[in-house]
Amino acid sequence: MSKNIDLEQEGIEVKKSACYFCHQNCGVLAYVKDGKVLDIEGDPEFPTNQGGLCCRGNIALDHLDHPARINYPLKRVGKRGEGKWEQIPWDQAIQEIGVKISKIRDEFGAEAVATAGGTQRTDDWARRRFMNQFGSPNGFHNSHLCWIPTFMVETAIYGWCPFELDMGNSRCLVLWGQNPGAAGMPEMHHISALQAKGMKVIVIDPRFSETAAKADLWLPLRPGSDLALALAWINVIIYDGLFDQEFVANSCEGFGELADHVEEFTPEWAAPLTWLTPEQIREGAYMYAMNKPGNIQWGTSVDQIGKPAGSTMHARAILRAITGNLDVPGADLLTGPSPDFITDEEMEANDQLSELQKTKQIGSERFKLVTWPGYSRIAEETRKVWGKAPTAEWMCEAHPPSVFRAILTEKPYPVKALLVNATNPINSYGETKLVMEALQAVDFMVTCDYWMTPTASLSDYVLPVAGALERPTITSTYGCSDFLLASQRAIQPMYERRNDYNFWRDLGMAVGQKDQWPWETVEDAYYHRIAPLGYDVSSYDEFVDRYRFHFPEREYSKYERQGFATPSGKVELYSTVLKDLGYPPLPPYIGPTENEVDHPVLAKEFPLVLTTGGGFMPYHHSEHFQIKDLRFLKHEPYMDINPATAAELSIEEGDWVWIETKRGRIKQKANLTQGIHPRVVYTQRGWWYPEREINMPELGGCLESNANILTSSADEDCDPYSGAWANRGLLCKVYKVEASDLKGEN
Ligand SMILES: Nc1nc2c(c(=O)[nH]1)N[C@H]1C(S)=C(S)[C@@H](COP(=O)(O)OP(=O)(O)OC[C@H]3O[C@@H](n4cnc5c(=O)[nH]c(N)nc54)[C@H](O)[C@@H]3O)O[C@H]1N2
Ligand SMILES: Nc1nc2c(c(=O)[nH]1)N[C@H]1C(S)=C(S)[C@@H](COP(=O)(O)OP(=O)(O)OC[C@H]3O[C@@H](n4cnc5c(=O)[nH]c(N)nc54)[C@H](O)[C@@H]3O)O[C@H]1N2
Ligand code: SF4
Ligand SMILES: [Mo]
Repeated sequence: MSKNIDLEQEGIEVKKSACYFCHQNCGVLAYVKDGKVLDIEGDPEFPTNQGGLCCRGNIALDHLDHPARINYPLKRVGKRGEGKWEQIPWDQAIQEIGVKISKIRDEFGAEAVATAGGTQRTDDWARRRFMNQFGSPNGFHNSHLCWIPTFMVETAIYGWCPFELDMGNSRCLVLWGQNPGAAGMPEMHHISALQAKGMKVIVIDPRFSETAAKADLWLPLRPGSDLALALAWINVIIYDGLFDQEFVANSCEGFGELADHVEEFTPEWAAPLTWLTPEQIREGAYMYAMNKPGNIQWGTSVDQIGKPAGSTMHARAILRAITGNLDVPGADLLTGPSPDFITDEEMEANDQLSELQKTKQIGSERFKLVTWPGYSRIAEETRKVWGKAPTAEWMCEAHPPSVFRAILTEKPYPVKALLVNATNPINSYGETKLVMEALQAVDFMVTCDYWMTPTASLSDYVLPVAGALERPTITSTYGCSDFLLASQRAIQPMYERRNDYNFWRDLGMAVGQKDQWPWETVEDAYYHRIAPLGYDVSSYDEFVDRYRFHFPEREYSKYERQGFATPSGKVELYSTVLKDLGYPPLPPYIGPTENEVDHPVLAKEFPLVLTTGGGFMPYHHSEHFQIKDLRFLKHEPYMDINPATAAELSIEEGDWVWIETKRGRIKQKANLTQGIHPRVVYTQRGWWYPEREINMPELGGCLESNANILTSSADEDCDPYSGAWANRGLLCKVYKVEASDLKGEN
């Protein structure tokens, strides 16, 4: 907005909003007149973006009133996926959905109704509150791929997950499978500034990513081999005497057992498994252990390597502990949940779900960490020390691939309804063919989204939701941080869009939860949540206007006062919680989900190693492909391949190629780059083509270039601890698309 305008005189209000197009949740100022947003800009007072917005944030007004947005509730009138819809009033939609799911509950039990979510976008505690009272334990997200297993493994080992880094005081930052250069740009900005002040940066990434390009040390490991590297680092740090003797002696349990356990995991052992040299491995271990204090920043890669994921998380947690890089200035901080405001977990009404229903949670008998067995065990410990439990909506979920299979097989029991909210499973969950079959087979499906996505188009009802400018938001890291960032709605929802909160509340009221939703608006609910903070405000909106943030005072080394939230009160390198749940108490070596050593026959047919995903600009997963100004920046999907490998396969820059695993094949264009190992290929994720026909069978071209056709969610490929499935470190082959298969594309 031009600085020369007198806002007051022009009747323009400035609203403190936020961008919700990625998890940086940058602060936004929205200039509003007569209920319309005239302009937006980055909020200069916001701690993370400090006034900046990326290209996605900058198109918020396009997104707000894009012609392809869904603005009215739609009810299917034709065959599923045929694209015949009737526009109906919200109240009718809610009433009909309520009747349908109540009928399913009467006939098959509440557990026959499941909900699917994606990455954190909205008030998911409200979904949980609805499900708990409805009686179903089968809410899930694909957050199995995104930090949740990490959170639970780390909380088992040292009583909370150190997701807040004290980077300003750090001397070494390890970016383990993380690429803020494309996936978290405000963070990258801070990293570059700190590097200039002397902080060392280690990037562990098979690709020469935007961030690897800036690193002091880049470790280009074989995708999925992170565990071998982590074990070898532990070996070096212990056997070369680089560990923090005082912290280990005073605060850790099981160091002797750990030392014995890792004796064989030398850099020489790890080198052929990781495709790094022993020298590279040692250099990394020394750089991290000798430049203290240091951080290991979470990256989503380890959550996505399938079989070895849980063990790798355990090994990574051990690295922090034995170097003493826990909860001290400059290290990874154990902040715990907020003692002050009402957390997501406290809004979820978890005590309303009966013990019997908890036992029915799908997948909980096999994958115990992120389901009721592990969650209850871990929550019991965190309550003793922190007084509170982690958010159950994220940390205690049904196992998504098992729910999809239950829809198809009726085992362990029938699942008849799926309420999809803030996710596009066809693109973002593993093994698209399984997901597609399940979505086509489920008796009843409702989707709440901004757009007619491939998933929405298969639904019985599609409901229009309000976006970030049309609703208030509280950001607090999957409901687990001790601080909050608050924003207000710039305008009331346009057309007949509604908040996700109101969807769950209204549906709850329609199925008999009348007394359980005292907060009519989401602002009322937020005001209730912040009330214990004691600010002198009479509404949530006033809180945002006057304060906007709540940051508690930082206290280091809290463990000296209260111990760690584990059974022994110490860091349990040898984890009794994992052991009680039936998992190894020390991290065993497990090879990449598919690899040349354990699967030689498969490797013969599929000789290359695949990694999928990695956030790339300008998209966020399967979002924003409709927005012309963004699509213009990356019009077509690209995969990275080394020029030497491409030459062997007669592939040239820009050729369309097939990438194939034993589960299927997709088409992307070849980007020839030296920044990737000759035996590795990397595909972009999220791709579909909203400009094409969205109805069956085309479904927006969602089967053509979608990386998840290649990934695996077979039980045996999942992480045994959490059930996280495998997107990275799989075997594949690549070959050129024949001209006859191109159908006029270029
Ligand atoms: N192969 C592979 N697969 C991956 C990954 C990978 O690296 N490789 N990454 C994984 C990761 S880290 C994640 S987090 C997941 C993400 O998975 P998803 O969260 O499912 O991501 P999207 O595909 O973008 O789907 C989000 C949908 O929600 C809608 N939406 C956005 N905001 C809101 C809102 O506030 N309310 C409602 N109701 N709808 C909203 C969007 O329009 C979009 O259609 O994907 C995972 N899938
Ligand atoms: N532009 C953009 N930004 C995003 C998102 C987006 O979709 N687009 N998504 C958001 C979400 S939900 C998340 S979770 C974050 C994720 O952001 P990050 O945690 O940074 O994770 P990714 O970008 O998925 O992957 C990071 C790097 O891991 C590398 N990698 C691939 N396989 C392996 C492996 O086996 N081991 C190791 N060590 N590295 C590997 C990839 O080459 C990639 O450069 O990004 C967020 N930001
Ligand atoms: S999309 Fe861009 S502007 Fe929006 S929150 Fe993410 S980094 Fe910030
Ligand atoms: Mo994510």
